[in-house]
Amino acid sequence: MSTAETVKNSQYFIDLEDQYGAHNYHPLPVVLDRGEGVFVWDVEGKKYYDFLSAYSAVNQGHSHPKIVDALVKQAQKLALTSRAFYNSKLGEYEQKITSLFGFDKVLPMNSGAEAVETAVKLARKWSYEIKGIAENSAKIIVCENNFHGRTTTIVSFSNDPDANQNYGPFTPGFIKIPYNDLSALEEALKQDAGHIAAFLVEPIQGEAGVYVPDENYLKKASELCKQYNVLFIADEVQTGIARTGKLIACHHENVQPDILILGKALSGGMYPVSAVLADDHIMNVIKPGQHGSTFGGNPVACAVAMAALDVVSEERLSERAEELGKMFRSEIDKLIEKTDLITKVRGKGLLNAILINDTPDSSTAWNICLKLKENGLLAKPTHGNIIRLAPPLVITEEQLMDCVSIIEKTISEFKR
Ligand code: IF1
Repeated sequence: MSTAETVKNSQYFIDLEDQYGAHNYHPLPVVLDRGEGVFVWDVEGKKYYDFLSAYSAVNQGHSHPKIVDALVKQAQKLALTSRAFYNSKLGEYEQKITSLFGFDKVLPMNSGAEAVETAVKLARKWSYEIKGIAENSAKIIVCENNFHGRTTTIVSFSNDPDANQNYGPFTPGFIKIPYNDLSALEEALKQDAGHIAAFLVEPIQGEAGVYVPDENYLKKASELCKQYNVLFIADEVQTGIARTGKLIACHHENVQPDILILGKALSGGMYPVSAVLADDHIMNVIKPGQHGSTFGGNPVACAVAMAALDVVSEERLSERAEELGKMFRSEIDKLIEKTDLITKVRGKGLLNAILINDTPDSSTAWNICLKLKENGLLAKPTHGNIIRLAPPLVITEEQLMDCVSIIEKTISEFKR
């Protein structure tokens, strides 16, 4: 294929999106057409390692045959019933996911944001009906620089102007404290324990630049919550399902949240599937007609999620993420000694980021990602000159070392 055609093909699709789609994204200029395992191919047939994994949704790798099979078979049989009727997949899925994560019950939704909304509603309802907080006065503690989704309520407690500017008026009832700050949490709890329903937290802040809290932060935060009769809600939409080297990141500190939020990789990226898990004394406050979703718990979602969870255990994805993550960070540490372009690598399991040595508003990280793309690896910069590196967990050691070489070559050849 000639270069002229090559440019035209990608450009054709880019132009279409540009003309007919809302401009709510600024994608890297690559048009993907096919995926398999750790690889994706663009419309010109160029092959790349995927180091974003659709923001950790594709932990099981692109188009995993077992998950595709579950999707196709179920779609051919029965796709959607609504929850007005029972279906022959939901119960078995509910049994599987609750026993795997150790909760009495699950409430199925679709997107991550919907699951966060569900958790917020559940915590509020629990706080009025069980804890006994006065009507309409419940508060939820959240962290600065959080990312929990895009609904009006969720952006109400964001402090990213891109996420919430001119989207007000905002939902009240949220208190913001610094992340990774136990004394701020204790202070907030002490000041108003009688009105606080829950503490909502990401075990690692993804969007903030893969910010890993101090050891035992989650453990101590969950203990403080218990002490003040406040629900500890873990948003593991991004960190969950083996990404950080454990089934959920809370397990690194032996924490069992009161409410667990899952999404993304719950379906291996095949289909929007999210879930909220809790024990009966919490979940049972929601009664028939008080919450729901047309698509939540549909047979295709259930079949896909069961297959996706099977892949996680059959292919030992947590263990792989743990081992390969350590290897990856130690390789990047060696690179850091040889360059002044990267100052740090941080993360857990295969959720990692490299910090680029430049001002937060410079375009260096973006330009490095363009070069990585040329060299066959796709990654995306996040806030403040940070590049998130999160390949599918099915990556082999050999492939990972190949990726380290690509990163090394790109960094050593890079000119600002
Ligand atoms: C986008 C970020 C990642 C999440 C956590 C809930 C949700 C997300 C911890 C909502 C979603 C996304 C959404 C995606 C980009 C991506 C992201 F950079 F924006 F922060 F992964 F790091 N809780 N994260 O990370 O889930 O409703 O999207 O299914 O483009 O907005 P959703």
